[in-house]
Parts: sequence; structure tokens; C-alpha cells
Amino acid sequence: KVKPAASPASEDPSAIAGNISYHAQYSPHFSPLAFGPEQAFYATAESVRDHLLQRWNDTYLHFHKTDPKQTYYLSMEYLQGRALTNAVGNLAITGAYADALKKFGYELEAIAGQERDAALGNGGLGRLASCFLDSMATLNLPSWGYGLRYRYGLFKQRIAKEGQEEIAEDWLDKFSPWEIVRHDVVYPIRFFGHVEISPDGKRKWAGGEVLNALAYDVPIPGYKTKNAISLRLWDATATAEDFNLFQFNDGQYESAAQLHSRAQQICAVLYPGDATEEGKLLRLKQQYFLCSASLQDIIFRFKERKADRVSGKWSEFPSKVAVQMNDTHPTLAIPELMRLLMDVEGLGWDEAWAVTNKTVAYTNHTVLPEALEKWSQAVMRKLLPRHMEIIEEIDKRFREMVISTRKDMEGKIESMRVLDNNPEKPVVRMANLCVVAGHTVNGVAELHSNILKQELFADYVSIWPNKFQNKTNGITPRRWLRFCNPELSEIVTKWLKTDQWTSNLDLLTGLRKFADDEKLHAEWAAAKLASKKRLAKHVLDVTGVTIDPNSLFDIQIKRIHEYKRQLMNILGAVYRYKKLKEMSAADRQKVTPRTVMVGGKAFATYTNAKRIVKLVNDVGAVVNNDADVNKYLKVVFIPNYNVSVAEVLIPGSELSQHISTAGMEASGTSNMKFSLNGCVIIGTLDGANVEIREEVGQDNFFLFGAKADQVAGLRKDRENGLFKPDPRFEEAKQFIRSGAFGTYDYTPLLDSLEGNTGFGRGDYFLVGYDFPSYIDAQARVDEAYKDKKKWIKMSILNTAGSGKFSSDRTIDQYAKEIWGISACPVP
Ligand code: 26V
Repeated sequence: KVKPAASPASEDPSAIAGNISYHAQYSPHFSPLAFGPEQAFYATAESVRDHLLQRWNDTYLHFHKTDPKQTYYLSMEYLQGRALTNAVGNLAITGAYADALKKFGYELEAIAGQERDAALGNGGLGRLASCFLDSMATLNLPSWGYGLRYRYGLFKQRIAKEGQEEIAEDWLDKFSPWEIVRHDVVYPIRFFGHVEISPDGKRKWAGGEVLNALAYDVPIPGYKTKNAISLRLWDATATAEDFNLFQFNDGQYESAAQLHSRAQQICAVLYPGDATEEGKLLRLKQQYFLCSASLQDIIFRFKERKADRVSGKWSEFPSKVAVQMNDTHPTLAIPELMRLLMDVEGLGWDEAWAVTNKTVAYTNHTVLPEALEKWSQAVMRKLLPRHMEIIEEIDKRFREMVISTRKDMEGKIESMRVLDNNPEKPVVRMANLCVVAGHTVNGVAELHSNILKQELFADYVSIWPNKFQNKTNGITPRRWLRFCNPELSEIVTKWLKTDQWTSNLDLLTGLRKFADDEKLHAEWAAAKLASKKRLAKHVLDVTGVTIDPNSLFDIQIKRIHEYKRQLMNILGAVYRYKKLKEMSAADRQKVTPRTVMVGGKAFATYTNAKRIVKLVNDVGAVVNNDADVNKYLKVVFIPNYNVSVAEVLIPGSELSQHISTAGMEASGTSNMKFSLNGCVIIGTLDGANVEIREEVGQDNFFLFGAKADQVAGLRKDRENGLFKPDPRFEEAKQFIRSGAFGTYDYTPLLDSLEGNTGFGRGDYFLVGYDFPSYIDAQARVDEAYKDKKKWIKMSILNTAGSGKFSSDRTIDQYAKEIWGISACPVP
């Protein structure tokens, strides 16, 4: 055994400065002459990592000794963003590190700005996973995150003449100081091959090709606790045995290293395009890679924790292990756990099924039909022949169960089955597999969970009424208020006379009694202005556009999607611009000046989303350069929206738009971040908006638009020619069609809003129907903003009403109501 070394982690600024120097010299990544901001960042991060490792080791040992039930969160996405500010904040050593860096002539904030975002996710689902890890660590829950170590994360977005361009995001350049490679944590992962049947009838998967999964751990510190948990990211590797030296020396370089190159493909990028068969296969490989490596690791740990555990004790497994599947992407955890239990550990079907069912649970994050995963049975059989057998058996047994116990449901079986055997395109329905195999299924906001129960999964509810739950999403108040908005945080702490709100967000309700206090108003407005100025500087830096911090900052940032209706936002801005142009100069002076900001990435192959990006940019180019009106309106597209950009934009926002067609946004989580930062929402009754409005009060939320239960009827009306468009809607579209914003052909985009062109789905997202009430709500916003007192009060009441949306609350509910785990704090 190695004797434990003294910890280099210190909270004394001089000792910290010494430790930073030590890392600059003895963990060198650069030539020794310079110590610029970049070098300072890496040395500082490595010094902070010493603190994390200490806690990480203590936590692992403590969990090992106490052997509690653990949760394993399986997710194809994590949007971690930057880690330095968060780490020193959670460890409560921000001041000490700031002082230490001053000794080198650096500001901590500037050094933190050197870090690249870890963007191993697309949007809300990935960021949710990252917020959950922060809360799990903070609540001292025995838990792990599992994911993939993508070489290139979510693409970088550049705005060029033709609109969005995607560039590979090299987050590992130079390297990540936070990850620790675990050379001793390696598992074999098989692809392709065949099923062998031994004389005693046992089935076993063999042949094909075998790669290795290698673990990289990222420590996740909890806020003001000794616990630090782990995000384990798998990388794919091949071995020296897979390298054909003979071929290589013969000049056949590519075939010599074929398996090495296939290993590299697995974790090369997040969501590779799946238009081709190769692309689909690669995505399925990624999903299986995550599931198999994670489950082998979980089983290893289950055995490691009690040396006397032998097969026969497998019924204990669900009392030690909870697996949460973040959407259907990790569904293969189900057949993989079945396979490992039956083929490797020797359990029978019934026993393995009981263990699997009690272990896995599924969170649904969308009802959009195109996002509900279906995998070709042929592809699945080719890549994972044994898993396909197991899935077929699950399907067969489910059908038999329904037929034998629920005669009344017989007519529903075809749509409830795991397999869709449509001869044209036989597929596996991943959501159905999750519902059939998991012990719990949850949605992510009240409205969404109700839609799941009443529509998408209604038939299953009648079989398993207790399987379905709601867990309204949440966000970590550390990153999303305490650290990203220090000015407002200080005010909150001062008025509440405690900073305990950081881990008990319900305390924010204490602000309500000061909502009319003029002194608070003055401080609140000053903090908002400071954040607005920081935001204005960012906008100037990345776009060259100057915006006025005294105008109303109106922001919509999220993935670009037709259901999120950025198109309605920009049509509203176009309408506003047209009215401004028609006004007299005297009338313009009475208008509330506004800066409309839109940011977000469009999926690379999503044509209409990319057209929307182009349109926002084109409208901005005209409006911002129109000297008649640009004092009253600016339209800015914020490029390359990501976590660290959000941390600048959200504190500086005053109005934010969450305007999806009702019933389509499962929850939304940026809505919670905005509201927490004292930003008022204009929104539909969709996703978590419903609950936010309840919490902050309906007077502090600008509501408009159709309700979820009206949507189907409105679409029917539209199909039947019963929809009469509002003249303002026609006017805005016509203005764009007239070429007012350049020569780009917006006809296909605008035609998607028409009900009668036969193009697309005929305004499927009901922009035309909701537009008039949207414009009216925006007019109410303009009026409200003129009354500064009223506006600040609304802002305060938004923050005060945000307590429910802490991910600590969400995770506490998962822990108690789904996972059955409890806190295990390091003493
Ligand atoms: C689907 C697809 C399909 C095409 C390739 C890329 C890709 C990536 C992810 C998905 C699943 C989409 C599900 C999702 O992200 N849902 C979001 O989850 C958030 C957290 O619960 C929630 O706040 C958002 O409302 C919901 O859209």
C-alpha cells in the first residue's frame, strides 16, 4: 500500500499561490518561460483539482465502506460548461483563489474566462443532467453520472453570409484539467458477431469485434460539503493486439489500424448525422457503448462492495443499484442488464427480469413524434444479435401478459408492443421498451406528465396505474444565480440576512415582504444595470453591435426549432419595426426602446431552423442600421449560444420569451433561470411555464396564446379552412416577402406558416393563430416597462417565487420517490 501523501490543498492564499507555481513548474504543459493567462488558468485549475481529488477520494472510500444504495444516471449528454468558478464557489475558496491570483497580477474572473466550455450535449436535456449532478453532490447522495467522452462536443456556430456554419468544437484543445483517466477501469465492448447455443441450451454472444471502454472521471463537488461525486465519461480504445504490424510495415497503413480508427469514430462527435445507414449504425454503437460500459462498471462495484457476494444474491441488486435513463438514448441498458445477468451471471429469465425491472427507471423529455426513437430491427440484429433476441422475448412476454390478464386491452396491443413489425420498416420502439421494462416513468413538468398519462402512454396507465410520476425539472441555484450573478446574489443575501438560500432556495420567498421597498428597488435596479452593461459588452465583442443598456432587454435563447417559435418572435420584431417606420418622430419618442436578442443553434440538417437563424440576422442588419428607428429597436442574433454565454445573458435580461406551441415544450429550464434572475417571462401555458406562473403570480407573467387542450381542435379548424388570419400577421409576413430584409428567398419559410399552400404541415405550430395575442401581450410589456416601480416589483417577485425550481428539490424527489436512496455525507 502507498502511504497517503500530505494534501497540497490549502485555503491560505500564499500557500495556494505556491501550489499554483508548483503546478506551473511540475505539471508542465507549456514551455517554462511564459506565465500568461492561459498558463495561469491551467495551473490554477490543477491546483483546484487537488482540493477536488481529496474530497473525491474521501467520498469514494466512504461510499465503499457504508455500501448504500446508489443511483447511476445514464445520459448521452452533459452540458457542463466551465468548471473553475463553480468549483471554487462550491468549495467556498473563491476569495482565497482570487487573492492568490492577484499575487501574479491576475483577476480570477479573467482567468476563469480562459476555460473552454465542456459542451457534451445539445440543450436542455444535457444541461439538466449537469444541474442534477451538482444537486446530487450537494445533497450528499450516493450517485454517479455516466456519459461519453466525445472528442468534439456540440459544434461551434459561426454566422456567415449564408447563415449558420458549424465548426468542430475542440474542447479538449489543449486538454481538460478536470478529467482523470482511470487506466485500471477498462471494459470490453462487443459489436456484431452471432449467438452461440451450447449443448445445454445456454445462449451466448460471440465473434464480431471487441473494443475497450476506458474511464475518464470528472470530479463534481457539492456546495459546502465534503462530498464530491464523479461524472464518468467513457472513451473507446483498441489495443496493440488489434494493430497489424505486418500490414503496417507493408505500407497498408489504414487497414493495419482499422479497429483503432473504428474506436476513434465512436466518441468522435455528439449525435453524428443519421441520414445515412452508417450514421444510424454509429449512433446505435454510441448508445450501446455507454450502456454496456456503465453496466459492467455498476456490476463490478456491486461485487466489489461485498466480497462475499455470489450469484444467488442477485435479488439484492435493486436494493443497491438504481439506474435512471435520461430519455430513451440509454434504453439498451435494459437488454444489456438482462444479457449480463443471464448469459454471464447465469440467472434465469424470470429472476433477471425481476432484477432489471426493479433497477431501471425512465424519464421522458419530449412528446414530439420525430424525437421518439425507433431503431430498425435489421440494424439492431446486425450490431447486437443477442440483444435483439432479448428484446423479442420481452415483446412476446408483454403480449402474452396482456392477452392473459387484460382481455379488454387486446385491441391496443399492436400500438403498445415493443416491436413494430410493419413489413415495410420493422422497428424497435425504444420508449415502449422503457415503459414495459422500467419500474417508473416520469415526465418533467406537471403539464407534460399529464400529457404522457392522458395521451402518449395512456394505454399503459390502465395496466400499471402506479408506474407514472411527475418530476418537475429544476436548475442549480449555485451556477444560475450565486456564481453567474454576484451583484444580485449579494443583495438577496443582504435582505434575507443569510446566504442559506444558496442551498435552500425556498428562502427566496422572504423577499416578498420587501417587494415595495424603495431601498431594495434602488439596489435591485443598480444590480440589473450592471449585468446589462456586462451583457452589452459581450454583444459588442461578438457582433460589433452597440446596444443601449437603458432599453428593455428582451431575450430568447434556446435551440432553434419550429415548435419553440423563434419565427413568431422575429415576426413580432418585424411588425414592431414596420410600425416604428410609419410613426411620426414625435410618436416614436413615446415608445419603449427595446433590444431584441435571439440566440441558439440549429441542428445542422434542419433547413427551416437554419432559415430562421438567417432571418434574424437579416432583420438585425436592416433595423440596426436604420437611423430613423434604431434608437427604439435593435435586433441582435447572439452567435454560438452555450452555457458560458447564458451565464452572461441571463443576469442581464429583463424580459424573456418562452413561447412554444402549448403542449410541445416538455418543460423548459432556461425559463426557470431567467425568472430566478429577476427576469419577467412572456410565455404560453406550456411546460414548466405553467408552474412558474403559479409560483411568481399571474400579475408577474405575460401570458398569451392557445392552451394545450385547444391545439388539436385549432389544427383541425385550420385544415378545414376555418382560420381567418389577423391582418397584423399578414402584414408582417408580407413585409418580409417584399424584400425589405434582403434578397434571400424566404418564401419556403413563410409558406410553412400558411394553411393553404400544401407546403409542409400548414402552420402546424399555430404561429398565425397565436400571433395577435402575442402582439397584444408585447404591448402590455411596453406599458408595464414604462412604470419603473411596477417593473422592478415584478422582477423581485419573479426571483422571490423561484424557490420551487431548484434542482435540489427535483433531485430530492427523485431520491425519495423513484430511487429510494438517502444522503451519505462524508463525516
Ligand atoms: C432528440 C434528438 C433527435 C435528433 C438528434 C438529436 C436529438 C437529441 C435529443 C433528442 C431528445 C430531445 C429531448 C429533449 O432534449 N427534451 C428537452 O428536455 C429538457 C429537459 O427535460 C426540457 O426542459 C425541454 O423542454 C425538452 O425539449
